[in-house]
Amino acid sequence: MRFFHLSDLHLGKHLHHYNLKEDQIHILKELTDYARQLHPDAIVIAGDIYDKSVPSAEAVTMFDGFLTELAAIRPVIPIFMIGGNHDSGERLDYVRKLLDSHEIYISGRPPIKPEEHLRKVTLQDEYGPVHFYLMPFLKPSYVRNVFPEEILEDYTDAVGKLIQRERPDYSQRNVLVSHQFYTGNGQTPQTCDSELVQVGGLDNVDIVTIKDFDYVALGHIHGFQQVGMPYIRYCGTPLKYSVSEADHNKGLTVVTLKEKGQLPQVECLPLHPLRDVKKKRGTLEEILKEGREGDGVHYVSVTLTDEAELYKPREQLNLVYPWLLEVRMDNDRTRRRLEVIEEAVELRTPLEMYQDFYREVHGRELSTEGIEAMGKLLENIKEDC
Ligand SMILES: [Mn+2]
Repeated sequence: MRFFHLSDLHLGKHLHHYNLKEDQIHILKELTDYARQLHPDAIVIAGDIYDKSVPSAEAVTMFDGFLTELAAIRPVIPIFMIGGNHDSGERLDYVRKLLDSHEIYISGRPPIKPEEHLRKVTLQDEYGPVHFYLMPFLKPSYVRNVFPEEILEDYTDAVGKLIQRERPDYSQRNVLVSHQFYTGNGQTPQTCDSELVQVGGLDNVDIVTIKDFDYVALGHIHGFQQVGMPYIRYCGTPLKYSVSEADHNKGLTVVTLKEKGQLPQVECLPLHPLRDVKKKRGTLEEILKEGREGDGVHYVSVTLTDEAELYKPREQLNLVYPWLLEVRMDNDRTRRRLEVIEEAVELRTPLEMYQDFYREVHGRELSTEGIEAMGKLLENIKEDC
C-alpha cells in the first residue's frame, strides 16, 4: 500500500504582510497533480489544515477546491484527516458523516466522553488489512472526562491511555495519524519559528506510547524528519512558512507500507513553490544584482553589510524585490552599538547609562546640574525599592 502523508497546510496563512493565497493554490495544484499521476491508495492530512480556528472564506474555498479535485479522481482515493492545534475540531467535523460516503474520513476533535472513541478506518491490500487510527490534536484537559476514574498526569499519559483503550491488534498493520510534539529515544525534533510549540517542552509526548504502530503520520513540526524511529515521522509543511525555514527542503512524503514486520519505505518527492523564501546577505549593490538576475521573484529577507550610509535601501530593494520580507543592517556601526549595550549591562551605573542616553538623544554632554538632579532622582528611586 502506498499513501501520501501531508500536514500543516495552514491555509489562509500570511508570511509577514503577504497573503500566501496564490502560493497555496499553486502548491495544492501540484499535490493534486501528483495524486492523479501516482494514484496513491490513500491521502493522509495530519492536522493544521487551516491557519486559524476561524478560517477566512478564502481559505475555506481553497480547501474546498482541493478536496473536490481529489475526490474527482477515479478510482476513488480515501482521504484521512485530523484537526491540528490551529484548527477548530468542531468546524472541521462539519458534514463529516456525509463525507464518509465519499471516502473522506474526518476526525476534527478527540473523544470527550467515555462512550466516544478514536476513529478507526480499515483499508485492504494484498497483505491484508491496514487500520488507520485518527487522533486529532489534544491536551490532557480535552480528554479528561473520557477517564472519569483516573487522573491524567501529562500529555504522554493522555495519549498513551487513549491509544491503549482502543486495543489495537498489533499482530496486524496499524497506522496512527496524530498532531502532537513527540520526543523520545534521545531525540527532540528540530523546530522553527512558524510552529506553536510550548517553551520548556511541557506538551511533549514520549514515542514509547506509539512505537508499536507500523507507521506514524505526524503533523505539528514544520520540518521533514523522523522522531526516534524511522517509521515515526513529521512530513513538514508543503511551503516555507517562516524565514527560519529558508534552508528547509520541502516535499511530498510518500509512504509504501509492505508486509507486517517490514520497515515502510519513505520517499520525499520535490515540490515547486511559486516563490521560494530566501535569506540574503551582502552589499546593497550585490543583492540588487542578484535580484535583477532572477532572485527578484522570491520572498527575501535581506541583511545589508554596507559600511557607508545608504540612500533609501528598502525602497531600492523593493523595486527589484516586490516580495521583500525584511531588511536588516549588519556593519561596524550596528555591531558597535551592540557592544555598547552589552558593556552597559555589565559595567555602567544607572547614572552613567542616563548620561549615555542623553548624549545619544541631544548630541551633547549632560550638564553638572543635570548630573546632580538625575543622581538625586535615582537615589530616591533606589530607596523606594
Ligand atoms: Mn502547524
